[in-house]
Amino acid sequence: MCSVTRTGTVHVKIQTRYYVCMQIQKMLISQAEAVLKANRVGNATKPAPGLYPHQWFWDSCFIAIGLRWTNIEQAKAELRSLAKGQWHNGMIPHIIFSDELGYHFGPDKWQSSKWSGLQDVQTSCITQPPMLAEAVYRVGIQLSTIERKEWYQEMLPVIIAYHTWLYRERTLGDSPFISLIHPWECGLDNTPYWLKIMRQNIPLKLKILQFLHLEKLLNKTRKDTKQVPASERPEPIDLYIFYNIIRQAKQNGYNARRISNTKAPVIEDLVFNAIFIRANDLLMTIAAEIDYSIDADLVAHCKNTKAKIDQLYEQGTFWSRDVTTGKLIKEQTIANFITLYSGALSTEQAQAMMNDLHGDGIWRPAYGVTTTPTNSRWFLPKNYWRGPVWVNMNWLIIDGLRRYGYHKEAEVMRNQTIAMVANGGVCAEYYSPIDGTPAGSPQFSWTAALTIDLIKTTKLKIATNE
Ligand code: 2M8
Repeated sequence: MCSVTRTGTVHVKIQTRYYVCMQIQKMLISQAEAVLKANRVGNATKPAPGLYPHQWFWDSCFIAIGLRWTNIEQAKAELRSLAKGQWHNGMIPHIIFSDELGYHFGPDKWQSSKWSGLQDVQTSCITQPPMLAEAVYRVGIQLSTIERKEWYQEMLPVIIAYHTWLYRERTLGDSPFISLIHPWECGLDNTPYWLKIMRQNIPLKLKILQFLHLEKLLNKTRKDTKQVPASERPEPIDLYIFYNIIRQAKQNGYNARRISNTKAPVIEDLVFNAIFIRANDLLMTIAAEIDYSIDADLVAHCKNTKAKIDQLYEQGTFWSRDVTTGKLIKEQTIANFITLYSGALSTEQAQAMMNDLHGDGIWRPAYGVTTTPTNSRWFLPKNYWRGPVWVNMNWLIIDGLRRYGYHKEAEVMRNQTIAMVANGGVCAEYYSPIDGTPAGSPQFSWTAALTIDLIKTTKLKIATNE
């Protein structure tokens, strides 16, 4: 049963939980296209109206992965726009600011032109998960051989400069892994393993507010909760710690080596590194297709990171590492499962992941994977990265499952995800893992784009370069 309201929004009620019929799939694609069109600003797409009025790095990669099915030129433009924001040192920033006002942490807070080498583009001064190689590669698959080669010639130098920057600026000591200086860099902003480390060093002013049980007062000054209920956003103390870490990072020139000598959190983040390992493989695949010779040092680094992933393995699973103490941060979250996407796991490790996925409170019967298990002390069903199901996380896990040959499980999760979005009706930012209620911002671009991609990629041949 489908109905279209007077505002044009498609409301869909489906009979069976995990199967979405062709008619509804078609309507979902139209609904998703309308969301992407409405969120388009110039050559890029904002993640959502109101709450996120600029271009975000990994959002745009997911958006291009969806757009390649409906408007390949826009998919290319989306990624070219990211390349325009690339700093002269190779970093791709997590936000490229548009002229829209109202974001809760705008360009004036960062002052990027002091470091970026760009005078005409304002950006943030930190990065986000390196999804660019995947997006470039998938856009390439849709093109003719000649066009694909041209596309790869154009975009490969951007990817190489970015990965080279990550190795040069973000590997600390002898570690083969990338260090992050802010939870916004991993994209799962208030995920428990970051909160645990961040909350060990709460600034005095915030501690006083906490002591007086007045931290809710902070909600009065925040902008993000004008768009979305406070209960669905990071807790006030955490948001103000996020802001504070940026201020400290700025005082240290956003330099990870300097920051690692302060009390600020620095983490070898599992989600980021898993995505990076996959991105390195794709970089090589793209280079091989156009006979592009990659610098031997970069090749060696890429191989080393993948080969050493077991350094993050303990007690039968993978964890992020706290750079300050050198210890693994043993908080179970969806990060454990994103390692499937890396392609770096042994067959036994992938099987262990499959068993864990079926463990208590993780793979929800109708929706996919919780970002924080329902039995965790951190779990909140509608709060941002503390529990809700996110379509991009399901997408990464589905892709990983396919790569390890778990096609049946991947297909179940694909159908669940499409059904969850269809039932929710608004292309929501995230969904409660308890009952699938939409939460966060409606009209969310990567939900729209990846729903298109999930509907279209039933039989996509997954490339590997092993
Ligand atoms: C969220 O993060 C931004 C900061 O980067 C915010 O809360 O203001 C995260 O969900 C992040 O992963 C996402 O890229 C961004 C835009 O959708 O929003």
